[in-house]
Amino acid sequence: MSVYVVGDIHGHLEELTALLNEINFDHRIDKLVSVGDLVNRGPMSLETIRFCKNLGKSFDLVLGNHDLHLLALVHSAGKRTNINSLETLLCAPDLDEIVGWMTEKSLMLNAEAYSIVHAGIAPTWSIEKAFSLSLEVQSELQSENAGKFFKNMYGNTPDLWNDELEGVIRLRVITNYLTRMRLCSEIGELDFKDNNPKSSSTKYAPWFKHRKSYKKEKIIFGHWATLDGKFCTPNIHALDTGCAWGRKLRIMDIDNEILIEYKSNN
Ligand SMILES: [Mn+2]
Repeated sequence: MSVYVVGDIHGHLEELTALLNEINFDHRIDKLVSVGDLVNRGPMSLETIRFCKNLGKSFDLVLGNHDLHLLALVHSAGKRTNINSLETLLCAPDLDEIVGWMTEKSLMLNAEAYSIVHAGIAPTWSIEKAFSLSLEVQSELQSENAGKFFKNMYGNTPDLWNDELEGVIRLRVITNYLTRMRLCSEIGELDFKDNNPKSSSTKYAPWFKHRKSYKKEKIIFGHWATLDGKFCTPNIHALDTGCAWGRKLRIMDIDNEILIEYKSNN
């Protein structure tokens, strides 16, 4: 049995199935975990979700910002711009079933010694705290307040975590850290303007650079295509290698940290 974690698929089902063939993935014994952003941008969002959903218990997912955007659209929240690749999904006869399946998913999960999250973990949060905060959002998503959550999910402010935050604002900030963060300051102020991992800013740096004191933790994340899987520390693994932008789809076998990548010839 092997456990594989795959980077941002973004509706690129052909690349996913080619990669799974290459590693001889067997859904009866192996497990596949996605770092999120299954949908949007690529050509086959609906088919990608159906494929992953059909893997049953051998598949798991942490929700990414694009997955949350899809759920928001279903709840009539969020802007309907640049969603061409989601139109087929939104009209699918099995949409309710898909939404039910997706709503059951987490924003953070553990697989063996690894913590898996879409974007990252705030510098001031331990793994345990991040996990506990992720459950606050998850339980809201699964409650009758989900519509209210999605209507208030969008926005870049406040840009800094504070334990005193409450209600929809608290949930927005947690969601921003776990599913949208790239650069932040040492104390966790989020910078949504820059996505350059080699930024010359004296204030902001990639979030994982601020976690050097957490020596024993192992984190796997996606979301940041311009990182291209580089610049991380030995215990922190970036899996988004830009499949959505015509580059590669990356999978990591977490038993031995071997990386396997697939690039379509298209
Ligand atoms: Mn993302």
